[in-house]
Amino acid sequence: MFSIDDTIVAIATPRGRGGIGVVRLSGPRAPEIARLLTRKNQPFESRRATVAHVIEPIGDAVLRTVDEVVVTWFEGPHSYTGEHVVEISGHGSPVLLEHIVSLAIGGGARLAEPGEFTLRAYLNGRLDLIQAEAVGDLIDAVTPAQARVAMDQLDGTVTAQISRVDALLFSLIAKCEACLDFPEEGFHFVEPSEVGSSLEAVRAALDALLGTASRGRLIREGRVVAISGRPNTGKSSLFNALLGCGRAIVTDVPGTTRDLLTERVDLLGVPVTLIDTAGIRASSDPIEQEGVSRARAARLTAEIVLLVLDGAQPLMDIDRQLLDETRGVPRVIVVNKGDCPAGWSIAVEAWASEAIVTSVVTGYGIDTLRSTLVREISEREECRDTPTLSNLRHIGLVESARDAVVRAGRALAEGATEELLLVDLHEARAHLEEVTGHRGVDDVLKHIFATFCIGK
Ligand SMILES: Nc1nc2c(ncn2[C@@H]2O[C@H](COP(=O)(O)OP(=O)(O)OP(=O)(O)O)[C@@H](O)[C@H]2O)c(=O)[nH]1
Ligand SMILES: [Mg+2]
Repeated sequence: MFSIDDTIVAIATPRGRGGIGVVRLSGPRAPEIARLLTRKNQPFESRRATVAHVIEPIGDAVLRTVDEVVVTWFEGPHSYTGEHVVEISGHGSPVLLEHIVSLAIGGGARLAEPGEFTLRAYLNGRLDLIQAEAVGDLIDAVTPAQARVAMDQLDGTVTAQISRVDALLFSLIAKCEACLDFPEEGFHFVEPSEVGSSLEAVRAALDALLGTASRGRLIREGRVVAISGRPNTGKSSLFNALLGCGRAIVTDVPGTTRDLLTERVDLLGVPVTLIDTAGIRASSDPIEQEGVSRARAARLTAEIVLLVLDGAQPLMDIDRQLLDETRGVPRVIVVNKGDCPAGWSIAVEAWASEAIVTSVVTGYGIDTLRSTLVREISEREECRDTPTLSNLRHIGLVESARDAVVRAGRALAEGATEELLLVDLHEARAHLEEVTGHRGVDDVLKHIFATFCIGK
């Protein structure tokens, strides 16, 4: 299903202009195509940067220079993909780079699919599936913690821990199989107590892996926070303050924000998707009505609601209604405009202890708001160690492996035969091998690599 015998090409650097842009070729014909593009008679020297010109014919015996480039050839298998790889660094203009790609295609290369370079690295055994997914996470990281977790996974921490558990399972399976092969020996090859303690060790190792998984997911995926409240309370002002830039329009006209505005921010290491929404009120304006219904929908899908009240104006029915509606869901209440004379008394309100007073004008309370949001987001998540697992696919499979091991333990306690135990043990191993990709399922691979961008 995945072909790896042709040569692929793509722009490996982000779209847009820059000092340098890189076109990457991978496959058996990569060096030959690079020589064709640069009209070089000599082979490139492996792992050495060579200045060259990409040249194209524009008529009979007339050649034109397309770009001055630096060519680096990585002779397979000592390359990212494990195949011959050529990187052509040209000037970072999308027009030039696309031109170089089209010349490479004319020379016999095929445009790479999203993630195909990393897919080839996996298929050629340069990376396992966990590491290949970590490449995607590393590229997508928006917080230092995300980058750290992804780099650890690329370094092989998860792979090493899974391999250790797999080795324990393997030796247990071998012993149980031996008992089956020589039935007259009974439990001669392994005593039930030894099977029991091995199963216990495997379960403990899987528990250790899963112990930091929810924090790992938090770091990888972050949380969605919707800013809600009636018009003019300062929602967009707070959105901008948390973002550190003037992303949203702020005016003193109630009903300024209509559409949802979504931005990713790093809140003390936690990636948060902040959504600014329209102020909630009854309106006859169809545009505002649509904004309000989107605001309500965003609040329902968000994991946390940041409810903004105006400290300078008396509380209104709509504020009380929003306070009621958000009771029982994770929320942070903000009483904004703390720099103005108070329009009402917070102290008498039942939820006063929950509220944070802020002022976007003076910056008062914004740091407290940040730390309160992070606390609300990461509640019950212990923060000490760098988590090992973070990817939902890995977590689900490790949980299934653990379930199978627990089932085996239960079966053993009930005096089950090795044959029955082996069913669960094989299942546990199969789940672990699916994590590392040693047991690959084509459509899983397709799904994983489709989330990459082209050139990775
Ligand atoms: N004094 C004072 N004014 C503020 C503060 N925060 C916001 N404002 C002002 O309040 C007005 C409304 O602010 P926005 O941020 O647009 O309010 P909003 O809740 O997004 O309003 P809508 O989009 O209409 O729902 C603007 O004039 C802001 O400058 C604050 O902390 N103190
Ligand atoms: Mg607004």
